[in-house]
Amino acid sequence: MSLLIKNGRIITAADDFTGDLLIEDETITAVGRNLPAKADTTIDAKGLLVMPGGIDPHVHLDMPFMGTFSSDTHETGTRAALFGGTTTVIDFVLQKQGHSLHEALAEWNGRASGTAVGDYSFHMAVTDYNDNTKKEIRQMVEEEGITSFKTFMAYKGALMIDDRQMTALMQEVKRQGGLVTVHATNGDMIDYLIAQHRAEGKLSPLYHYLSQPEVTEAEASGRFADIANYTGCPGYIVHLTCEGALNAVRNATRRNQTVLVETCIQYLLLDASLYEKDFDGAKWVMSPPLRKAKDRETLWAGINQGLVRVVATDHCPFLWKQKLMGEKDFSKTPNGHPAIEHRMELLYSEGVHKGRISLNKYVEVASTNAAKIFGMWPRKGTLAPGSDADIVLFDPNEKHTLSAATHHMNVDYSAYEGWEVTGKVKTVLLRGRVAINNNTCLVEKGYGQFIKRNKV
Ligand code: DUC
Ligand code: ZN
Ligand code: ZN
Ligand code: ZN
Repeated sequence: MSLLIKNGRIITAADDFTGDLLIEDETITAVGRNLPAKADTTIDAKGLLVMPGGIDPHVHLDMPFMGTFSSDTHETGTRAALFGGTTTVIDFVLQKQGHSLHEALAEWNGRASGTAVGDYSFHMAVTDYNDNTKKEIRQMVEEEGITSFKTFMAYKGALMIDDRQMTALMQEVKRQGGLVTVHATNGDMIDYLIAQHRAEGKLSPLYHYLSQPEVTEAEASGRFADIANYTGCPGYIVHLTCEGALNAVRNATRRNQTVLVETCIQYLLLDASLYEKDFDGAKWVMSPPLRKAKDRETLWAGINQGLVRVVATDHCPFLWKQKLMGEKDFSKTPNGHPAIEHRMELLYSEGVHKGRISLNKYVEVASTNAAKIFGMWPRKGTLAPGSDADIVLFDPNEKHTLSAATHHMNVDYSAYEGWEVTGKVKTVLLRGRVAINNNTCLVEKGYGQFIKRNKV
């Protein structure tokens, strides 16, 4: 089967020209101006942007967390992602403390394989580093194609590792050619502040925010950068939200260290004033919490400075009845918010359309950099001969309104209800097949493939 996309404005992290793109089976075979090719099917992309499929390297699908499960499965979550132009996601496997990495992987494979609609990969969250885990790191990299290892500096007793384990893990991951990623907040400080607020009867969502002040993130980000620098292991900070944390990364550049940084769409667009709406604020109870308006500006600038390399979502949706678990106590509210479907359109609308970032930068932070950092490039993240035909056709002018009534995520509210966006995903190809067209999904449950990743 061959498919020709003609006369689109082809945008990658580096290119911007009007041209054509030829696809044979699952792969792009030619890109250029006025390709002489004939194909079984032709799509006229005049007036549309033609971009690599989005990559969201931070999602939590069907994840056991805080006594419940995030409400999108690998099926519903990857389908919603496709509707929004994201063709590949990286989900998190969580090791249970006292158990092995392989057991956790088997559990996640059981939920994801044969059910995902879009392509997916896994990060392995190491929550208990010991001699057995050490052996398994090598097996994950060499046999499973899992080359990134997530750590938590918070959530003590469930997910957190201490600095002793962090140092040992980083030494081993460096040896095996992988990357360590981190939820960088100071868990002990946060646990203390949560207990203090609860003891004072301060139980609304606002106190979730006030229990995780900026310093808790700035301190942990700097500590992580220091351990990464000492061990020489590549380090990546997930969901960085604030000026203090970005300054810790900027300080690391002064000794010529690279600390890779991801932010999430919500930290670019929303701020902590949403926590003043009583229990409605639970929609945005996530960790780290939303920050101040000045932090949003820091993050946009950080993208243009090249310090913030990836815009992800930390998609971790919960139904309203799950959020109600925290109605009387913010510390029992499941942490997370839904965004997997809206990242690409919101980032285009608020970033490119409003003149904050260029189109090339948009593709870079929404797709290309994640592919490069996590060992999927150039198979994913670009439009080049040999790459997977993961392609978004995007109308840069069409306006629409986001709402729970029309979204495809399995969650009964929208964190962006009523948001007007300029720019709409029209057609999405995943490995050469038209996956989305005219607001309809044309690929079935199980079409999504597990993507093994290379060493970094
Ligand atoms: N933060 C969230 O908001 N949800 C899932 C995990 C996390 O760290
Ligand atoms: Zn076990
Ligand atoms: Zn996190
Ligand atoms: Zn997360």
